[in-house]
Amino acid sequence: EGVNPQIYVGIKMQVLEFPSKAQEAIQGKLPDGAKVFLVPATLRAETMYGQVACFVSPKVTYGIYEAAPKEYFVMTERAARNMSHQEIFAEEGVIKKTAEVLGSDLIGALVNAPLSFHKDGVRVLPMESILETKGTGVVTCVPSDSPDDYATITDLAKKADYYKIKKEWAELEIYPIIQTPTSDLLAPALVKKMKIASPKDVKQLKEAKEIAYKEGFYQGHMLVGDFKGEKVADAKPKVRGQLIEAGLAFEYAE
Ligand code: A2H
Repeated sequence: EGVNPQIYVGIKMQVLEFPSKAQEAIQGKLPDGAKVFLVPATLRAETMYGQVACFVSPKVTYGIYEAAPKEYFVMTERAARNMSHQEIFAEEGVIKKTAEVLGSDLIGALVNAPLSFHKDGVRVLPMESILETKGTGVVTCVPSDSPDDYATITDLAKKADYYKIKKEWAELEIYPIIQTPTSDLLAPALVKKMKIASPKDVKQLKEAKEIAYKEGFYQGHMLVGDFKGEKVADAKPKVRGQLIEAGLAFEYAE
């Protein structure tokens, strides 16, 4: 954690269907009518149209925290502690953990992805490179604009059996969201150009991530959504504002 706080947007991805192991972990612990959300932390709210999955670390134990009456967030303990001091939960400084669930037991859950073209929901999938010490430990997958996400989802589709997932969970269509001088699918273009073969190519991915982030922000235009045609730099706060206004996201610092 650096000196300057990073402002993240927490996206509320409501769970539509739990896999049986996660269902067992929460059985009897939540009130009737409770809504449960996976809450990825993102710096790129304007790309949410392109969500195709939601990543968790299979090795991390997540908590299920009460955020408001009948509203629960799935994330790391560290994120809950952080949010408890930022007026995100009902009571300042109070953390109400109601259950725990292993990341690997969440794989295959169906979650709603706000703004995404995949309206019927997307699947929770494993991402080995998730750090428990950053954000919420949950990452929403936007392969059009994130080289890490593209490398991971491609690998998952290729090795579906090894990862014990259904191939079709990782093979949703990737729509162009942002146009830059290089491409309308910047992340896949960079992964190809830099010959990145898998999520294990950490060094090249770091470089690709920096190029994608800068080029998207300074030279990108929106191809979709209410701010279609606008510069990414202008659209970014507007999309974020819409999501927050609709109760589908919130800001927090770390
Ligand atoms: B970003 P920074 Cl389209 N472990 O969201 C690994 N990565 C994590 C994480 C964790 N615990 N928590 C968040 N992240 C990712 C969208 C996106 C992101 C796009 C393009 C680039 C990008 C969709 N995934 O990030 O180290 C999240 O992915 C590249 C900077 O705090 C989050 O934003 O700067 C970003 O890393 C936060 O990274």
